[in-house]
Amino acid sequence: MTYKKLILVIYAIIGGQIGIAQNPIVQTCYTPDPAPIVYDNQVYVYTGHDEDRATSRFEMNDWRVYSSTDMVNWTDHGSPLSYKTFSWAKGDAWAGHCIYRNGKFYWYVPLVSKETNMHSIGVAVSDTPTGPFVDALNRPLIGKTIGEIDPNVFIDDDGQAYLYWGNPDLWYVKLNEDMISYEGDLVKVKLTKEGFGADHPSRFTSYEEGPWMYKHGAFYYMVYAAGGVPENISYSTSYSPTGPWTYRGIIMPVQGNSFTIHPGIIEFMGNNYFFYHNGDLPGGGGFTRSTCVEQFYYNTDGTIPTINMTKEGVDAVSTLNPYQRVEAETIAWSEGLKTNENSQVGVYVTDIHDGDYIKIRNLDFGNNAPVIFEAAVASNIAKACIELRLDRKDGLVLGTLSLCSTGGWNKWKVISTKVQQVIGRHDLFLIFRGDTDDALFNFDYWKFSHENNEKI
Ligand code: FUB
Repeated sequence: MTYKKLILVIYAIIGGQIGIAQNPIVQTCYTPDPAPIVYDNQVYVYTGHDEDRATSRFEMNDWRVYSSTDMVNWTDHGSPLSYKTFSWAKGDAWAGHCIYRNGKFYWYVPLVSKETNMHSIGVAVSDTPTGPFVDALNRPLIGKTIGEIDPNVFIDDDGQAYLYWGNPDLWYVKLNEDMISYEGDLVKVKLTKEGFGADHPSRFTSYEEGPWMYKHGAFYYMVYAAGGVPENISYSTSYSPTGPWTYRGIIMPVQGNSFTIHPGIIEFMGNNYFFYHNGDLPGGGGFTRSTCVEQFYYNTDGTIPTINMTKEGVDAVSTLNPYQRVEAETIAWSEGLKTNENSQVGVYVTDIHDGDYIKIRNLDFGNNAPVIFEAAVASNIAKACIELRLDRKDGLVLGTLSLCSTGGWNKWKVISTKVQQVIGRHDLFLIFRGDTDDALFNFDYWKFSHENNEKI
């Protein structure tokens, strides 16, 4: 074996083992109230969006979507739904839930109605998980009760869909097959101490808000924010989607620098994942919250163990192919960046300054090393570069892509550079450099290839 080959093999062995997962899963903006679903072998997380400037009240105008095939690299799909999508609403884009049925995606969201000045529940519909979404009714779906927030939908094995919501009460109604109308009465769940605990400073039971209903094994699980402010996440179980409920205790105790918390649970590739939000991102707090995820295992009796927040998050469940176009906004961890979207390229990474970086985890270069790295960028400044580093921020430099003005912030060009040989599994750090304090460039996508296709 040649010396060069030996170095490649050593990197392939140790490099793939290095890589710490990170919470919160999105660092480019604040993403409260996660609602995860599994669709087409991917996880989609529908989140709220706390404005960066919010300090003393919720400032929430739109919702966002992120997806992942591996649970560690999350692709930003931008904001396909805003309170402005609903002509009858005037704001408060609070916690929603999107669900797939019969070829369409239905996104249930709470909004303040212009007419009543109260929270009501609307429903938007799309043909794809990432939109565009339109108001399905041009009026609220539910607008008759007090505290109509945090809608959550569950479809039972027999096809019956239920919509749950509410703070301070827990309500449900049976949705029709069309998912945008309902039959029967709106039902207020009787909150008993046996069903929902009694650990709340000012309410009769622990229940507060944010219901998340699902089925696993023999049980129906109702998971919710509880215990007053600051909130924990508690749960109850039943043998039916409408109760009676048995209180099972606290899943996630109070922690994480936020007075609210919001649950979402899915099973993906045989693993169980618990989503929530906290205020742990820099600048984070009670009104600037971010989505996190932990893996968990059910106890043998079906109960859920205590789950604590971690900075490490979860492990990758698959590798990422660096030889396919990878959106620049597919990120495991980043510092200093924002994303934006336009009609020309969709979502892209922006607000890139000297020293900012993107980490992408668990790339599989295979046994045939790449020759070229290419990136689609747009810039107005004279000189900048992207350093490609393996496994660590100060890791081996695979290559350096130098770029200069492309003629404008929306004049996109694909540029490329030769790279050092690398094989096996690695994390990749894209480190942005420039000798100015100004923004350097916008970044749409990148990929490695085995061929030199003359773009250097
Ligand atoms: O995000 C606004 C509100 O805070 C949500 O509707 C609640 O669930 C809590 O997270």
